[in-house]
Order: sequence, then C-alpha cells, then structure tokens
Amino acid sequence: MADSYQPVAGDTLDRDSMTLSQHVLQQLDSFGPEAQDLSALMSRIALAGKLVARRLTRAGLVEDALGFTGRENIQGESVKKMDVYANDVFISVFQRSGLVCRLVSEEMDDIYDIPENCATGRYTLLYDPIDGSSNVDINLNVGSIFSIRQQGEDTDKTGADLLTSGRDQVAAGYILYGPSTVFVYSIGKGVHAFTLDPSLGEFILASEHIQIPAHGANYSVNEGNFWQWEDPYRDYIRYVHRHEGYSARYSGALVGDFHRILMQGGVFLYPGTLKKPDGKLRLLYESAPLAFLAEQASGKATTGKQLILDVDPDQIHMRTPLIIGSSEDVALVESFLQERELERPPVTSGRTLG
Ligand code: AHM
Ligand code: MG
Repeated sequence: MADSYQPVAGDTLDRDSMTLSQHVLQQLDSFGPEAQDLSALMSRIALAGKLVARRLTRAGLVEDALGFTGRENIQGESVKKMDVYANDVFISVFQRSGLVCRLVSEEMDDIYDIPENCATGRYTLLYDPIDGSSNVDINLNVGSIFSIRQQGEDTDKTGADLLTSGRDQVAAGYILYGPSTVFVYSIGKGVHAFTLDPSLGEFILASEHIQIPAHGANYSVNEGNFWQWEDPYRDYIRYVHRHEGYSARYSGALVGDFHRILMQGGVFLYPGTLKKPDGKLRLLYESAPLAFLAEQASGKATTGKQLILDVDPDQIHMRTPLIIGSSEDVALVESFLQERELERPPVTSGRTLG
C-alpha cells in the first residue's frame, strides 16, 4: 500500500496561505457560527479595504476621485470625494451580508441601519472610512479605522447602547494604505498584521503578536498647535526638544503615525486646543479602536486624565484628547500632565541641552 502523502513545500507555503479569515478562525480555535461570523466580517472589512486601495491607487487617473464635495460633515469638516466613496464602500460591502445590523461612521451624522441584516447580524461596525483624508490629494498615506461591537438586545435609533466604554469592543483594527496595503487587527488575542498581496488579492499574514517597544524615539504631534496647548503639553515638547534621542514624525494621518509607533515605539499625541478643547479625534471609531490595539500590544492610550478604554462616551461622535504609544513614552507625557517631576524617567542617552 502506498504511503500517505506528505507535503514537501513546508513553511513557506504555510506562511503564504495564512489569510486573514483563516487567521481569525485559528485565533478563536473554533469553526462554530460565532467564529465563522467574525471571520466573515473581517473578510468583508478586508474587501472594503481592497476596494478603497484600488481607488486610491488610480485616484490621479480617475475623474471625480480627488478634491472636495463642497459639503461639511457633522463635525464641521469639509468632506472629500474619497471620504464619500470609502464610506459608501463600507455600506455596500455590508448590505445583504447578514453580519452587521448597524453602521456608525465619521461621515454619517446618524446611525445607518441595515434592517435586512438584523435577524442574523450579531454586530455593529463603527468606522472612519478615510482617516487623514487631507493626505489623499497629494498621494500620501491614509487609513481606515474600524471597531466592532456586539449587537445589543436593547437597541434604538439613538444608539444609546453604543455609549459604553471601549472595553466593550469585540474587535478593532485599521487598514493602512501606504506603499503596500496593510491590515492590522485584534480580537483581544494580540495584534496581527497582514499585507495585501496584489497578485493574489489576499491579505497574507506578515507579523503576529506585535508588541510595542516599551520606549521609542518617535514623538508624533502637530507642533503647529503649540500656541493652543495647555502648559504641560508645551513643557513636554520643550523637554523632548532639549534632550537627545527624540525624533519628530508626523504625517497628518493617524493610522500611519500610529503604525510607525506600533512597530518602532514612541508616542502620538493630539491634545485639546483652544479651538478644539477635546482635541480632534473621535472616540468611538478613532481613539478607542487604536487604544484597544495599543493595550493588546502592551502599549498605553490615555486622554491625559483617564485611559481611553475607560471613557464612557456621551454621544457617538464624541472627541477626546489622545496620547497613545509605548508605555514609557506615554508615562513621560503623563508625568508633565500630573506634575510628577520626580517620577520623570531619567535621560538614559545623550545629554540635556540648554
Ligand atoms: P480625519 O479623519 O477627518 O482625516 O481627521 C483625523 C486626522 C488624523 O488622521 C490626524 O492625526 C489628524 O486628523 C491631523 O489633524 P491636524 O491636521 O489638525 O494635525
Ligand atoms: Mg479620522
């Protein structure tokens, strides 16, 4: 009798065939209905990401892809054509999916119900379709951010059931549209990154169980707002200006700036300003999902007063200040906010200037 077949391709083929949907099932260690739903949901978000990536790649060649619509969103920000396109992509991939009963987006004032999905849909999806959209017209990196919550029993039009802390997120992640398209997600079992292989049209596993280094050189903040910050933030910036070992990196797109910090360490800040006392970033579909990833990767995210994941929103488009990244670098910013000068980490490299 012939021996049973033994694959010879080994690790390379195993690695190349680890797709996102397969990875979710493996993480949950189940083929049950809940695992299948979450895996399908992640695949649908990935499809939205592929459609957005395709549009972005060809944006300079396609009519009506770039520029503003002439409309403002509920936050009073000018809406770009790409914001609308990406928002519609997410709606389209989830309609008739049977997976998601409601959508909440930066680009929609109200909750978008998909009643035909609600009989089976276990989840609400909250998302920022194009984060950093000021980068779109100049062909720089942008992202999409998503957060998944269990569909509650007592839902109403106001979405009051969604006004709970970020600890209630089932999953969170983002898609980074850069030189390659990268999908990063967590279902509360570590943070994992996938790279889109255009020849396959699949996101393939690139890094598993990513950990943010405890400290990194990068500090990422819009220093043009210095004049609008409270003193502790100014003191922090003066501190990094006067100590060797820090490097400023700010792209104007949170997903890209956060991704750098996830991989290399450091801190991203968007403090409150005179014009926007709660900062610019929205809790439910920007700060909370990234905070979920940061904590899963041993990092930290805070408003300066409270952990981001402990904040109870008062409305779906609520903003919060955000300080996120490596645990030691977030602690350094906090030491200024809390005037804990004696606990400030010592300078370990270089000398103090000025
Ligand atoms: P957006 O989602 O409307 O694009 O706004 C969020 C973006 C973030 O990606 C980025 O960190 C920040 O706004 C940049 O704001 P600013 O131009 O004020 O520095
Ligand atoms: Mg955004």
